[in-house]
Amino acid sequence: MTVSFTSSTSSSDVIPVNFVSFQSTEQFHGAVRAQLAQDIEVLFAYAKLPSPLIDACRYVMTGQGKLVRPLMVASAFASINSSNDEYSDVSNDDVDTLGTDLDAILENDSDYDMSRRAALAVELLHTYSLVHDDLPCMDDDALRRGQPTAHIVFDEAAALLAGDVLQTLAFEVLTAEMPTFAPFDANIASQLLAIFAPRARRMVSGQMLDLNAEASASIAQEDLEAIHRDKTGALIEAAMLMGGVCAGATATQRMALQECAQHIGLAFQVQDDVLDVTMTTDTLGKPAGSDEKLDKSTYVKLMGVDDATSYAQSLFNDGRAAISRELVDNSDNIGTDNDALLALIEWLWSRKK
Ligand code: GRG
Repeated sequence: MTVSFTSSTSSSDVIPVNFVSFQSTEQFHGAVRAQLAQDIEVLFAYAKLPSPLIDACRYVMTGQGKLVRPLMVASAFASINSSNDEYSDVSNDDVDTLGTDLDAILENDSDYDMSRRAALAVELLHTYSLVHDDLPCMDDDALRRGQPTAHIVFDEAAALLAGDVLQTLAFEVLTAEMPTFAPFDANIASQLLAIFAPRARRMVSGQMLDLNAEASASIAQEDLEAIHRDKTGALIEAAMLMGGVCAGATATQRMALQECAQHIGLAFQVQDDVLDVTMTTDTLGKPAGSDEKLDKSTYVKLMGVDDATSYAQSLFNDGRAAISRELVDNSDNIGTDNDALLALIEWLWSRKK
């Protein structure tokens, strides 16, 4: 796999991923995770939150999350960038020979830095949803990402406020001037907000529909799907689209990303339902079997483990097809180098937690 992208040269604090070609999915994901870990600290230094709010925020943002959504942003960015960006194949050795084209490369850094903001935004919003979902008034869970939940370690007030402020920061980060980030690009930022805000709202609507469904004896597949399109799928859609927009995706490329995200968003939820009954608490890092305990409407309840597993697989295949299909748009073709996205789908399909 070859995935190339650039980072801001404005500060030594930024992970030096300039024009590196990653040799494996793990290496690429490792670089994205390392960048995100740094950016979380930059954001916390900027936000100057009082204790124990900052401690609760740091606790939940630095746990053992898989970082699926930031990886989606980065993978969509890398795929679209590699097919649209004439500099994407330039290696470190070539940089000196580019001379007057340096401005174009630096302009690119700003695109990459917008994708760093988008990656932060989706993880902040996702983590807020988990913190609130675990509260006693919702699922009342004591374990998340292999460690005690925020309201257990801190208290309910701190956990509630941590969720609140993570949500606020998810939006603020798209336009805040922060060290190590190139000044935000207002045009891209407004497009990101237009993608992000309605999908953040849909996530909460989906949670309400899900809670409503808990009380009902049975649920039709189309109703279950409508819940998860909002609760789980909307943020996944936002992540893929935001990564694409930062890399200058064309309208056709955005449509392909959206279609892919819709398939893999649903696949991810179906798979989550399967893992809940097939994996141990130790592996999951959260209580196994909790769906049944809470009498949740799940794909396993609806169709059984085997059919749910096959369904997840077929949805992942549909996601692959959406970005692999020949898509002609003024001779742009999303299939030019969709390796990062295909590798992401492969990685998601093989997940055990
Ligand atoms: C606004 C309170 C509130 C909730 C919104 C997203 C959500 C609704 C609640 C979170 C709980 C949940 C089971 C959501 C389904 C989506 C899902 C599979 C979440 C787990 O995501 P992973 O596996 O988690 O990416 P990690 O811990 O790896 O980040």
